[in-house]
Amino acid sequence: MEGSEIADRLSRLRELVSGKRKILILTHLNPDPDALASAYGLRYLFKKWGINSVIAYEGVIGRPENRAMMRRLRIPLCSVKILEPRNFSVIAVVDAQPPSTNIPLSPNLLPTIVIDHHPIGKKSLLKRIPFVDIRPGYGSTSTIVASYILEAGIDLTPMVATALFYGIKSDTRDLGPSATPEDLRVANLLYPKVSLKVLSEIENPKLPREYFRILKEGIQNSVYFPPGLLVSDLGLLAYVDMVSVVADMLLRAEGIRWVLSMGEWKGTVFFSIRTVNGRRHNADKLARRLIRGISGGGAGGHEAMAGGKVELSNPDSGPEVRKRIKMRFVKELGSSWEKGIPFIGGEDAVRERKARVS
Ligand SMILES: [Mn+2]
Repeated sequence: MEGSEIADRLSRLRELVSGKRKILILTHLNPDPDALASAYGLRYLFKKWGINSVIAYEGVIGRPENRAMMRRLRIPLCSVKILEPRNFSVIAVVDAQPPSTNIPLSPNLLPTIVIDHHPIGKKSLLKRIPFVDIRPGYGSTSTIVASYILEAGIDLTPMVATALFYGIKSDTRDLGPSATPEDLRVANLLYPKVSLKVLSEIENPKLPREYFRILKEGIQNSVYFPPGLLVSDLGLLAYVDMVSVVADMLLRAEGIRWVLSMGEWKGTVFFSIRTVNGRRHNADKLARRLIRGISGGGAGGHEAMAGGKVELSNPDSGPEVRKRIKMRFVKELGSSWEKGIPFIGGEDAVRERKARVS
């Protein structure tokens, strides 16, 4: 994007918030590092313009890295439940866009500002929002927010630079193939200001024992479907972020191109999709197909990583809904349910079966 275009957007943004006393910045549910960093960066930008704002979220911040990020960077967050969004004169949504069940906002309340990098959904709805900056090609929302701060010529503190850098890094799998030239350019500009010590503490936090228990289960439960698919159902979860932790971990297995992991948490089924093959089949589109026609479902994401959830109307229907999603995943990617073998020890199982037959 041209510098002049960013300057133009920046002055429109400033106009919208100038003189406003009650500004709410909302992340999506269960915010990830990109959502947290872009909210934090936006708050910093507003503050430098002399405007105060509040960051709010709903759900949990369970992943130890994300908790370390909150703690080390002192990101001021409050629960949206103790606020009345209606009372704010400006609502900004980062890393998500309406309409989405992933935004903790009543559907009849439209935000004033939307900054996001997910595929553009409903254009007619977005037209009614005064400031929309959605760049679906970008690897992260942090890239967009950082580009505002850089364009405005505002000095970055190490904490804000570290947050935004980590936001970009975590949404592009360590500045890997899903990072665009713009993500890399902005990350490079942030880098000299990043506190590498703090970044390392965020990326390598101490992990609770429960983490290893769930990880063990996630690996043990995973089922392999040729060619190159893994499905891991964690069942009932103690904390929801493990779904994505397990998905990220399993994608690193040799020969694996697609991973689906899932679990149930507080009456909702959550799932994560990861792929190294996002250009041919798209993880975002696949996630949407998996929940099609299932009531209470919502999904979205990017080429290489996506996720979704199904709010269960009947709490006992969890296993059935999970099975439906798993079977669809396997079928959509050209395999069949009957071909599933345990990922760990599966070769032994096949060998034994063969031995018994012969
Ligand atoms: Mn993001």
